[in-house]
Amino acid sequence: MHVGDQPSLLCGAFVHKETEMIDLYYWPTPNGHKITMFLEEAGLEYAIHPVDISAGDQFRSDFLAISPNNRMPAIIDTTPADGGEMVSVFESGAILLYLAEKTGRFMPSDVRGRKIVTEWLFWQVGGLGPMAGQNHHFALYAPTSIPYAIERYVNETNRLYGVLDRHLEDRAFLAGDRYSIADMASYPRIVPWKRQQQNMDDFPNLRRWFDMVRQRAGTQRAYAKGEAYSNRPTITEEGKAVLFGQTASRASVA
Ligand SMILES: N[C@@H](CCC(=O)N[C@@H](CS)C(=O)NCC(=O)O)C(=O)O
Repeated sequence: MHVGDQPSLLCGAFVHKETEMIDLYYWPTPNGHKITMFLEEAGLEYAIHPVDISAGDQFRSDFLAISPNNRMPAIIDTTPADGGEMVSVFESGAILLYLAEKTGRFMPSDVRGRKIVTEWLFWQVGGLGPMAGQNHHFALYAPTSIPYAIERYVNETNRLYGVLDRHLEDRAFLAGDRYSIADMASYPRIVPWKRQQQNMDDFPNLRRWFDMVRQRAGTQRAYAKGEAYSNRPTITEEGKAVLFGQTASRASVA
């Protein structure tokens, strides 16, 4: 793919807009769903700009300008709270924090409430997300089956499910009584629990929380949004060639 041959992914996002609007660079994966879950819950106006990661859109220079790690999601806020120039944000955890601060929603304002939300948000982006990601990689996508790697990540996923289950024993949501960005961060990684070789019967508190988050209207709308962009159940061989084996010198499109 040649970047210059393509219409810009940024689709006019750098033009100042009168109405409040978030431009979302998105593909319907767990990290993408986190952000549509927030946007749907908060009722913010947003426009989706698809970043087809199996086709290599994440390597396009206009996307890299806002997301230098060649990963989606990313956002552009064309009407930031300080009234200044538009703001771009990459990394799902940073985006959730940014949007929570912008709207004053899904993040408590007291010291202790903020502390617990940030603990579980960082726990997800540094633990559950990467470990469950490796679980999927070795169990579903690796060209050869490596039993040690599969066992390591299935076990680590299981340990993390146990941490969530214990934490949820005496609280409705991760930060207590109120739904927060910590819940939005973790939920999409639990959705494929069967593929992660986990048994929800072993985690009754996690199941209760999972069902509660799944039934929220915002969650339903967020996942419905994703359906328009991809109905591919698995990553194709072409997609694997784009996604796997990236190095510093080979993180680009052919
Ligand atoms: N730490 C990042 C991870 C984002 C991430 O891994 N995104 C994946 C899709 S879920 C991606 O863009 N992959 C493209 C690639 O591997 O080249 C975040 O939380 O935003």
